[in-house]
Amino acid sequence: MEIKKAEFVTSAVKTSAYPQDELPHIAIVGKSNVGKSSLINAMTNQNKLARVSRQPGKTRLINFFLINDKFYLVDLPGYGYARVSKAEQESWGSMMDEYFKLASPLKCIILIVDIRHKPTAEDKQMVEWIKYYRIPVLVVASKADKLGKTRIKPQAAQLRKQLGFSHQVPVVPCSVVSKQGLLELLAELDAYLPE
Ligand SMILES: Nc1nc2c(ncn2[C@@H]2O[C@H](COP(=O)(O)OP(=O)(O)O)[C@@H](O)[C@H]2O)c(=O)[nH]1
Ligand SMILES: [Mg+2]
Repeated sequence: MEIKKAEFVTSAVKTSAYPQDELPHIAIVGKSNVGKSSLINAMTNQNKLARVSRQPGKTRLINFFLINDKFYLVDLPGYGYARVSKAEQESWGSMMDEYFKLASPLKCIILIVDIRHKPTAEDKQMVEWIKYYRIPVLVVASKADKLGKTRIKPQAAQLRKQLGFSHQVPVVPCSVVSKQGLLELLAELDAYLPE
């Protein structure tokens, strides 16, 4: 797939504020600061489409980006930010649950983990959630530029294992700095979208 057109459509918390058409969704989820917004910008080749934040934990809404007038790329709010209250964690949980229950438009979840780090308990919880809802998943190992070239492949395989995924689940090392993996990721996404 080549992304020719990408536009921000809306931010939402409740289902009633989601885009109301029948277009498919591909959602991006991961720890706060792992590189979700940066990846959206790099995939779409637009510097400022999604807001990249130096302050983790800032995104509290579900952001919908319409790609090629064909599907939504959905930026889900990050998890694992230490300084949020219990009440905020709970509202995050119910927002995510409401989103996952949509089921039918959601064709694939891109789970992003930092290639340098062991998955956290929250990453593993997210995996359980994805499995529970039987959502097709693809892993992006972000910030691959931070790792020596020879360590990238073995580390990606290690992450798949640590997350408890089978070999059917693609793990794509990516970097928005070196641009590695971006074309591969876009090619992988074709498999989840209708012709
Ligand atoms: N070196 C490097 N830094 C990255 C990469 N992707 C994101 N970052 C940095 O990580 C920080 C968090 O990125 P952001 O996209 O806001 O993460 P989000 O909270 O998951 O949306 C920012 O300082 C980015 O510049 C990458 O591929 N390589
Ligand atoms: Mg973000």
